[in-house]
Amino acid sequence: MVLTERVLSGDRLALARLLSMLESESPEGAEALALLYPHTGIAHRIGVTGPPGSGKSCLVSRLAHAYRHPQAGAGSRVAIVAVDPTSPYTGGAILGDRIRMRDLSGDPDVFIRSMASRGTLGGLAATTSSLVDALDAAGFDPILIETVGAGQAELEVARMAHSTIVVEAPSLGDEIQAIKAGILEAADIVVVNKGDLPGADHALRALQSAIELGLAVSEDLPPELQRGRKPGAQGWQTPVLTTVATTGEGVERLQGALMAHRQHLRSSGALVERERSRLRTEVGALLQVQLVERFLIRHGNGRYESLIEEAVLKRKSPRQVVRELLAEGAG
Ligand SMILES: Nc1nc2c(ncn2[C@@H]2O[C@H](COP(=O)(O)OP(=O)(O)O)[C@@H](O)[C@H]2O)c(=O)[nH]1
Ligand SMILES: [Mg+2]
Repeated sequence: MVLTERVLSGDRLALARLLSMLESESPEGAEALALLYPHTGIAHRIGVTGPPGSGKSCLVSRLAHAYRHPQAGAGSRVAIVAVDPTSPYTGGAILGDRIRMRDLSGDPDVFIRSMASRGTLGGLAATTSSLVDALDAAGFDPILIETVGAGQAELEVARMAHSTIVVEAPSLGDEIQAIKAGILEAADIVVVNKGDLPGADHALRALQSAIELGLAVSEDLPPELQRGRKPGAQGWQTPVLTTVATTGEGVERLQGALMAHRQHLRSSGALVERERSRLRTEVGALLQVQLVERFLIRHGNGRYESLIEEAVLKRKSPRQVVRELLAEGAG
């Protein structure tokens, strides 16, 4: 049986192989994904972001467990993708004090994958996207994507999800990391984890006001300034929930909020809008990479670098450089 058929039939080994191929950006991987692509579009893609140490990995494990073992009905097949390289998921086993989550590993209907390396060619978001597409085609739903909420790349990954959870933990000072990092606009659901620690109430209130303020502000902003805002954010009241990931407290409510958000995206038509915007970004990023690569193959690195040098010496502006590159690339 060929690889794609094996993936579709639920073969975990084949899936793992495909994910490695996609991660290393091999042409065979891209070819396989093209065949699988029509089978995607089922899974609920859930992004989980926030500062390191806020409890994302714990919370993701809890959520996965909740989806696997619902109070009523059959459990879902759950996939976890950890884009955060420090996250303690290693091929299904979870390290350290997360022993209680061991029942996730060894469950054939849970697939856990850590991204071994940051994508090179297509960028982090595009590589993650390919992995998630493969998991989607393989029948996992939901797919939980954990990232660090530190930079632009993570915002891009968040934008890739249908529903984004921003996780915050109470801090000693007044500072709320998620607000400082400017990732709050990307949130569909905000979670104050470590609700058992002092300062949780303060964090909850601070985040609630930030959300209200953020909403009031971004309605008036031009789209390009609404950095993290995603299509369909209107008409959804971003809930701020408290959880204790170590005990599982509040996780059911979080799951409820996720399902409500999925429903909102479906009924408002925002799901299609988000998909379109995500694909536009992804295609644009891939195209950019390919164009640069094509130029380098055709004209060599020397010409490229010498034009950059012209810009360094202020003889040409970056825009002029691009114009020349494009003119030469077309020849
Ligand atoms: N007190 C308390 N500690 C927690 C809670 N959730 C996670 N932790 C601890 O916080 C640390 C970081 O958790 P982790 O999930 O790795 O955070 P991540 O870096 O955001 O993925 C671990 O030692 C957890 O045991 C919580 O709700 N309460
Ligand atoms: Mg983590």
